[in-house]
Amino acid sequence: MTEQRGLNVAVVGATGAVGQQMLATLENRDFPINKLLLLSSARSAGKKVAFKGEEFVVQEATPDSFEGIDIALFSAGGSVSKELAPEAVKRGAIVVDNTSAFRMAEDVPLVVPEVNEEDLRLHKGIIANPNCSTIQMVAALEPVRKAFGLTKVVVSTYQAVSGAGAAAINELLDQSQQILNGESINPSVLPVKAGNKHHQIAFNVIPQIDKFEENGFTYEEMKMINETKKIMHMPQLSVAATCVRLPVVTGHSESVYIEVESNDASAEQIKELLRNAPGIILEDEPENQLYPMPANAVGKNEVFVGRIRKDLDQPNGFHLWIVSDNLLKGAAWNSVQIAESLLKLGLVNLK
Ligand code: NAP
Ligand code: 12T
Repeated sequence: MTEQRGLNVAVVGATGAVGQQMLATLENRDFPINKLLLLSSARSAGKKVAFKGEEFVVQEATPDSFEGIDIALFSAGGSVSKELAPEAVKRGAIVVDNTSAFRMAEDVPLVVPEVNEEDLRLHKGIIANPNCSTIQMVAALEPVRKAFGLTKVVVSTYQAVSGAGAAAINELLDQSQQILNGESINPSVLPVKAGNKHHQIAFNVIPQIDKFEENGFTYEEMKMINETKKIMHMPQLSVAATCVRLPVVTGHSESVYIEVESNDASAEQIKELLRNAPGIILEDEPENQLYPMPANAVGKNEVFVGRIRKDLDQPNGFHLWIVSDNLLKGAAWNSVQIAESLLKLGLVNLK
């Protein structure tokens, strides 16, 4: 019997909220793997993790970990990527990086395969996975842009705590329990891990994700603004964002207002486009109270779109409601999809 041909794959941050979904996705997609290397900080080194019924021992990530690796999937934070991604590339690996460390660098493709897969051909070793909120929005807007042009996007997000990692999930669950028990709470993670002030997230809504910039927007909002223009190749596109954290464990939702170039587009036409678009599921039947919700999107790779309406005052204006699993299309699935695209385009070859 011949061995199945595959790639040597490293998952950096394998014990984290995203890393765990990376492993689940590699397993579900039956991604062709020769050797799998699970990396974390020294804290989790030695921990055992199951993959396809086999036990793997997590190792501390160091520059030499990447010797012989073909593809390295990074989701261990920006500082880890800044330090180790160039080391992995130096050793011949292609890096798919989930952090914001390299997303806006000119020689780094920022890719959502349904939108700009061809940009992968320009890579010089590092490929960036966009921000979770950006990915699901551009995946849904691209078919509309292709058909009708796009001039303006105004988005408000309703983001789940799992975007901020395992510690934030625990904070929401523990805090909810404490409040229900009538106990006092001690917020210590949200809205930002490194911030000097933390707020209650259980039974609350926090209009801050990541730090503030001088201009009054948060980094999360600026990521959505800048990344959308880069992925869609539209530096001139007008984009504004307000990013908000909700007490939801997984699944980001977005209320999106867009203006298209054409004055003749209809909501029906936009629904038809999205019904047939790759990676999109249209859930838009107001008469049956059918619309996307995070609880239904959890565990699914697709982006769900509904509540599509034409604006009442602006003939080229439309409203959409976009929901997806932030750990899958927003992170792990988009990264593995990029790896599948690299294989498809012949940019990496099975051994
Ligand atoms: P998490 O649950 O806190 O997990 C962090 C992971 O990184 C753990 O595996 C941790 O290992 C590892 N790690 C921490 N410091 C390390 C070090 N010095 N060297 C090697 N590994 C280290 O966080 P998460 O939610 O999975 O997110 C991880 C990162 O992915 C985030 O910081 C963010 O940059 C990125 N992310 C991107 C998106 C997106 O929008 N596409 C969404 C979510 C997250 P230990 O077990 O040893 O601590
Ligand atoms: N602060 O990868 O907190 O840019 O939800 C993703 C998610 C940054 C990122 C979050 C964040 C990123 C969050």
